Amino acid sequence: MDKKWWKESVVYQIYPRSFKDSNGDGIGDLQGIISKLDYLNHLGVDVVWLCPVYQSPNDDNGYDISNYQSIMDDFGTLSDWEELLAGLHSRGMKLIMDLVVNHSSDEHAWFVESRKSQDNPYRDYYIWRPGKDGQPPNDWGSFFSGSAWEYDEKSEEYYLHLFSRKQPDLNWDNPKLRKEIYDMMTWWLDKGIDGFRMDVINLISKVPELPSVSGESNGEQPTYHFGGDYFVNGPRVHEYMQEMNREVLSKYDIMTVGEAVNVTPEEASLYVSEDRNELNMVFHFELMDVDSGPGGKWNVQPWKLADIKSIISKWQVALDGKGWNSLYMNNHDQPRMLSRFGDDKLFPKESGKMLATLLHTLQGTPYIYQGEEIGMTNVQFASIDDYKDIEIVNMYKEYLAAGHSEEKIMNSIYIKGRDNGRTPMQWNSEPQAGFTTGNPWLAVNPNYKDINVEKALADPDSIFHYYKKLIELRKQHEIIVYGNYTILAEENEQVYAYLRTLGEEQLLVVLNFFGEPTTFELPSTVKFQAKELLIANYEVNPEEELNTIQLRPYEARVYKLK
Ligand code: TEU
Ligand code: CA
Repeated sequence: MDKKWWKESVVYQIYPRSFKDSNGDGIGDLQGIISKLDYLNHLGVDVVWLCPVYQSPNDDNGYDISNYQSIMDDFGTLSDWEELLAGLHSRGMKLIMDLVVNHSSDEHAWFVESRKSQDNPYRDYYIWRPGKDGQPPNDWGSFFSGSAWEYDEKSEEYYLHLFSRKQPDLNWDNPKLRKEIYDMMTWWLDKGIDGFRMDVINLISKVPELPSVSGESNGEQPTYHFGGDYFVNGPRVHEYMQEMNREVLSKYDIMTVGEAVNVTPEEASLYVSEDRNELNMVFHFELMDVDSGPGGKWNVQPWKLADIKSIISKWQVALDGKGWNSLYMNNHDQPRMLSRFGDDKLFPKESGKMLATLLHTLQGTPYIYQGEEIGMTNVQFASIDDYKDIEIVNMYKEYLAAGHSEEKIMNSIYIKGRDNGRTPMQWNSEPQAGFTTGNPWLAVNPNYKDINVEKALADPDSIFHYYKKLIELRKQHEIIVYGNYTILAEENEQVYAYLRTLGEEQLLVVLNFFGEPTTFELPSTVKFQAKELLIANYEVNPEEELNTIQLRPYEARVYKLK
């Protein structure tokens, strides 16, 4: 397999609104990030993925962009951004920017023009259709509740918005629009950035007829359906990705990762197979859906280790030698992984380190989401008014109107809501966790006195120092990056164990996924003469025999075998 810098890298994701406020207005900003570059460098990460910092009315915290080539006033100026890029590069780190081009803001100049009249030259930059009998053109629902269509009184048609009504979908079938996007990407790349994370990039091509999911509407009460069959990996998406690669990406030494909703490994390999010249990696959602029941993410169900194992194994095997995996268990759209897959009450340190061990010893590029490295957790605010996320706010109204109890709704927000991952970064035990001297835009998690960067740095046994060590190991042992993957004892209900193999070397990873101790019998198929303990989250005698391993709660060990 080809060696590439982005395969050997660890990425750190920054959600700028919540990272560090430099001027006391309660909103994180670019100067705040600049003030923490030494912290990131100390952690040892190679690449920063910066969530959107472009001009935006903030209906969806910057994922609704009104100008792709200027910086949001709340965050600073283009010269602050240039200082950030230079600060990263001078420390040997790289920067990838978020590219949000499935939709723009309704306040983008293109849309302002587009909605003026049906014959405006920008009309075809977006997806407009006449209604049907006073109803929207089809029955698709938006990801953020309600119809995916909004009626425009003035120009007398509906426009499509898969996300909020302030995020109209761009019409990728229009070559003029595509050219504008490629020019904009080139403008950023020429400023020296090192790649893009592409927001919902597998939704950009829609089946032109835009068919309804259910066929007929059913009377007064409109019901909306997920129209994914008509826009997930749509008919021309690979044509557009290859065009983008040819026109833009191939001209630079960069990394690309596309967010890809609802993809299987087979579909993903069409985006990431090295011989297809599209993207380097995708973020798939299969692992993020392991605790969702029928009806989607708010119908929370307990996850099963068997599902986690089979999903990870499937992706590890399917992309091996062809494409490349991205490795993540949380981001700005997901609850905190420590609360979701570990035990943030009884075993925060042990389980936080165990999950980190998993993410950093699989084949692929690991992504750390800000605060993960200090074990930040989910939050429970008492009132819906404390929540800011548009997805949460809209869902709350919709579910209440549909007769769900408030208690049940709040409970699902506590488990799955996106604001869990968006509370301000906890820097120290001063008021507002040292995030701001003012009022934070979203409340700080009340546990900041226990969980914060200052404490983590002072404790040699902290989750932070464990991440630092995992990142160092990746630089020292090629097998961690390039070795291929074989699951061990697949049927074991408590332990997740696997082998990575590269030439004569093997890496053995053994993870107790639960809070009860257990015994793990190493399968006799694993043969070796010598062993070296690389990392563990408990004291371990390095000479200990491996035939039968006694594992303590959430114990994780990594051995190199020869
Ligand atoms: O997210 C796309 C997406 O489909 C989901 O993860 C979404 O956030 C939600 O959880 C569905 O239940 C991307 C961005 O990461 C997200 O922040 C944006 O809100 C969204 O696209 C629109 O740009
Ligand atoms: Ca600020």
